[in-house]
Amino acid sequence: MKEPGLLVIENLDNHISKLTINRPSSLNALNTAVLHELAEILSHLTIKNESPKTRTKVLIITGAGEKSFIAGADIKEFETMKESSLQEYLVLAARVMSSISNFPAPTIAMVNGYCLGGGLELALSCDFIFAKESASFGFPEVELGLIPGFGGTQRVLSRMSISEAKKLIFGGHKIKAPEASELGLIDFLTKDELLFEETLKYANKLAEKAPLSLQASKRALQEHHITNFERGLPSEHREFAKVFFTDDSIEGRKAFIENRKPFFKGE
Ligand code: DAK
Repeated sequence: MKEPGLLVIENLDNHISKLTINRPSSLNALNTAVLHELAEILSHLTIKNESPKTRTKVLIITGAGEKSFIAGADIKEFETMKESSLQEYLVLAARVMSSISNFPAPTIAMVNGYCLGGGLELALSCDFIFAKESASFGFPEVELGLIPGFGGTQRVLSRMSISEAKKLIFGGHKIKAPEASELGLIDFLTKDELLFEETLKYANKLAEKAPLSLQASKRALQEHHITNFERGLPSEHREFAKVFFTDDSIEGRKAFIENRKPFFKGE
């Protein structure tokens, strides 16, 4: 059953849409219900793109509250997941990430706090990442006996070198927005209190341009990555499925729920 209000969509001036993931008590973690709603709304906005009257010229994606953009996939939900629902989750998440990266108009992740795991992967599916100075980024999957599974191992490489990506993914640690900016992981850094204003200013600049030109440029630019991405993504999914039911991964999730350090045996 769908929880109401998991997503908030606002139509701002100049055909700019703002989509807010609204689960602040779970730091906007992505559960199946949120992913379903995201898939639905993205498909709806993509259809509306056909007409200049209903078109979204720029899509801003953010998280509710001051603390978190998205703190990753919902780890607690995984506790109840069987192999068949894991497969369903994987397909759904892949659909959402590709709907964002192939969204016809420019997309901006407006990062207002923790941007971790699946949340960082969602941000990487956007064309631009704006972040407030105090935001933090990371791939904590290794702490859970997992690997990034929303295309992050592939998309991160369009923003940073493979050695920097390895440091981030193998390390499982968080980095602050200024360091993420130096590494090229994000595009724009703003003072905390100016995040929305600066993002909107940029969105408005984009919205003044010829929308069909932006859309055509985006399609052409995206094409460049397709060969590597199409080869890499199935490999990421295979590797994810291999680790998900290992003892270490079960221990990692259990440790998170019990608020303790995991003990990995390598099995
Ligand atoms: N899932 C579920 N609940 C979460 C959560 C998450 N990812 N992150 C935070 N919460 C919940 C906390 O449990 C807590 O709930 P209550 O105890 O209040 O009920 C509430 O949000 C507030 O969090 P904290 O009390 O922990 O807040 P702190 O300020 O102390 O810490 C934190 C903030 C962000 C450092 C901490 O919450 C944290 O470490 N969160 C987990 C970050 C994380 O490990 N995220 C998951 C990464 S793995 C898949 C593909 C990909 C993935 C999964 C599946 N398939 C293809 C199937 C990706 C996985 C990931 O994203």
